[in-house]
Amino acid sequence: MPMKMGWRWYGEGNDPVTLSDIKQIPGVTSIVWALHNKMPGEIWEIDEIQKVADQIHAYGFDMDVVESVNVHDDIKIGLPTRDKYIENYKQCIRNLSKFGVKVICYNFMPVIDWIRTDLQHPWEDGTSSLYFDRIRFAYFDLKILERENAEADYSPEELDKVAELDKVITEFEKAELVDTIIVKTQGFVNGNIKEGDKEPVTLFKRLLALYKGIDREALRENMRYFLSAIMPVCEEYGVNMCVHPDDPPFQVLGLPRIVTDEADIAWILSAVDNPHNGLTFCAGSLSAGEQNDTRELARKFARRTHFVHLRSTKAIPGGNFIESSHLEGRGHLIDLIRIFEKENPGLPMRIDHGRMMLGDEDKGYNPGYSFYGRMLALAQVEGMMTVVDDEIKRQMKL
Ligand code: DNO
Repeated sequence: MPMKMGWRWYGEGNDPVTLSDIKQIPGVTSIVWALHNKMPGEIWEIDEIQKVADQIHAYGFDMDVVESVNVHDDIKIGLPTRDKYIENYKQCIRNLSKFGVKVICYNFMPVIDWIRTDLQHPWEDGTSSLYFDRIRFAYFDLKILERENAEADYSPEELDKVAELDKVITEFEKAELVDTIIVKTQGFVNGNIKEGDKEPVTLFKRLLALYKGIDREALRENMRYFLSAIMPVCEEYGVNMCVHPDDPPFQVLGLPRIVTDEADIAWILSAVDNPHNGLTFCAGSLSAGEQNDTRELARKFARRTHFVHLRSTKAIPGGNFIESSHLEGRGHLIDLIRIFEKENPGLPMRIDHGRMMLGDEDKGYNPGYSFYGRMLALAQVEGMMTVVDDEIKRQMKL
């Protein structure tokens, strides 16, 4: 059974790509959705879900996969108020299950979701893609946030490069860096900071301070507490939780990140050893970590994977990475499709991110979620899926 093709849609008013646009993409049967106006910790009410369900169903799509129901910081920090937010989370699961939702993607990244330093890194052919530059990120950390003891997280060479950058970077570039790292990439995925928020850097520093004293162990225990508490509801309502890997999969800004590699994933799956506690296999996030081999991870965790993001990255010496073509890079997408089709056939997938091309850049798409670029990637991946399907059929005949 081939993978089920989904397309991420941000909802009416939040996404220049409309459902009728998506309807024209061959093979897409499922909308990966969320109530993007909801803050972490809020209950998604039946009438609110119904409204979006009606829109999605009107085009004949299903809505099995939600990305994301975000986890409130009090749960991640382990504050006494977490129980109230966990109760709300359980209610979300119950309410979503009434609409046929079977998979909930979420993440457990403190303060900041995915991180990039450049949203339009130019390619020679005139297209562009997302990019992470370690020195620019270090600049943000050291010179803009001025985080205490941040120097300790960088090598002397890196600190030198940051000092060099400081001599030439313009005020405009600094503002753009802030906007990219903590505003533009965050707001549209229900992040802590939205476009229009005043003084995002001050706001961000306040959020960072909330995590003082929360190390890897504490964050892990808080994740275990959260997952253990919601599992009975997931069992009763037949909903699978699947954590999204940290993007990028390494420590940042002195914050613990606990979904970065094989050992982390193995810990999460065994700490709460329940089939409803699973993984979103984001090939893009995982491949951005040089420690990770996506094929090995897929082989290990296919059975506990509930949702797949197909995307690839190329690591660049010095800790930078670029979102590569879906045909290239460290994602090895065709092999992943082979592994998932063998070990756990029919998983829902979506194309993750795409280049900006052919005027995508003028349309105001959410960063990473271009139309033509994602269409191209989907066509490439659909080709891979067809090849794999053919291989399986041939093998069955032998
Ligand atoms: C970015 C996305 C992430 C992802 C969340 C899942 O493009 O991959 O924002 O949806 O981390 O909770």
